[in-house]
Amino acid sequence: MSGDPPGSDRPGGGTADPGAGTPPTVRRAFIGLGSNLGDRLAALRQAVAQLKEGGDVTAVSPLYETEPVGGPEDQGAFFNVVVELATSDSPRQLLTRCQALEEAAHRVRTVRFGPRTLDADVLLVGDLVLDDPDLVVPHPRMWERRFVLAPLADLAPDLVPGDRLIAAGGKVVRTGTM
Ligand code: GSY
Repeated sequence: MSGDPPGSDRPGGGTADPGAGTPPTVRRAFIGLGSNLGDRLAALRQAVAQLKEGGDVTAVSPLYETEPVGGPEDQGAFFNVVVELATSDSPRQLLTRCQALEEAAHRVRTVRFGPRTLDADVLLVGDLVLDDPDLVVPHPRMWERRFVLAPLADLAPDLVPGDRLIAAGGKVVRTGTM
């Protein structure tokens, strides 16, 4: 007599695991990347290449040169892109990936909102909503930022209402592809 519930006999006699065989939920997620220090394009390219190692990147937006939003007045223009993933990663796993990208770019945190070699933000993870002290999803400021909404709208026009794109702040210029 095994301790398993009735009907749980499995060929091979494996241990009971109610989750076994359940496919992971794959969500459409978006990560925002920005750089305004050093070789901005190289930093974004390295970050995209590193993300692709996860095997779940499905699209990369066009490249935008963008006016800084917030932070010191004299900081230089950013390059920004948004990366789309079809991923089973949780928001926290995506945050860990973003932190690894920033570490690889040798980002040093000095001035708040100041120049940075790489900023990587979790923007959206399907329709998940999270409000942890260190991670809020959807990203709490994304709807005010044209440097996020313009590349996001290129990838997912269904997710960015036109009036929100118009209302968002900061000049952006599409400068090509990655
Ligand atoms: O939150 C991302 C970092 N960041 C940016 C950025 O990536 N682009 C622009 N244009 N302005 C920004 N201000 C901050 S903070």
